[in-house]
Amino acid sequence: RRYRGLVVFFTGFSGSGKSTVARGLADVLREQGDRTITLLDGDVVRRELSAGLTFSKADRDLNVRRIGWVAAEIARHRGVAVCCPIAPYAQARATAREMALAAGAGFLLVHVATPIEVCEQRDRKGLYARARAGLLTGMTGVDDPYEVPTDAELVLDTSTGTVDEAVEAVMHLLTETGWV
Ligand code: GGZ
Repeated sequence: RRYRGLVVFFTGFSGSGKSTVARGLADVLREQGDRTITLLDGDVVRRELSAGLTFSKADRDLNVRRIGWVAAEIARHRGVAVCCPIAPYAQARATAREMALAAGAGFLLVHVATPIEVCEQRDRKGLYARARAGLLTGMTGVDDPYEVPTDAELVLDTSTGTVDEAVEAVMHLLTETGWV
């Protein structure tokens, strides 16, 4: 069987758990062993691919477009790309979807819809505290927009279950839709 390429695109707030779920998904897919899995992790992308970009709308859109393009190229060559930027703008997410489809690949949008209150409570990097204190402006969910997807293939919430359960839900979607 010759697989088509696939992009699994996670979107959600900082601290929503999207990187953790994406990493878990990549691990499970790798264990299956028959496809190459590329994780485009947010931190690494910001350091290696989008170094120098800010968190303005224009730079976020550019960042998401770059991720979408790389993911589509991976998928064009029948790989699986797993990406997990915040991607707060619907138009940029739609562009990522279009690029994947134009490459003959599949595209699944997974909204990690963990409530902002929970993300803020976790505050792993102290960014929410800094934003609330007025030391950081343009923090998504605090004083910067997040356009809730209306086209997600799956909606998850990591505050009501474990990471493993969230990974399970994505795997269920992939099985159900015939991707694995
Ligand atoms: C949102 C910010 C901001 C602002 C720095 N707003 O929890 P993190 O730290 O590791 O994930 C967040 C990451 C977001 O980068 P992305 O490339 O995913 O964003 S986008 O898709 O919008 O381009 C957070 C950190 O960077 N961070 N400042 N103002 N998140």
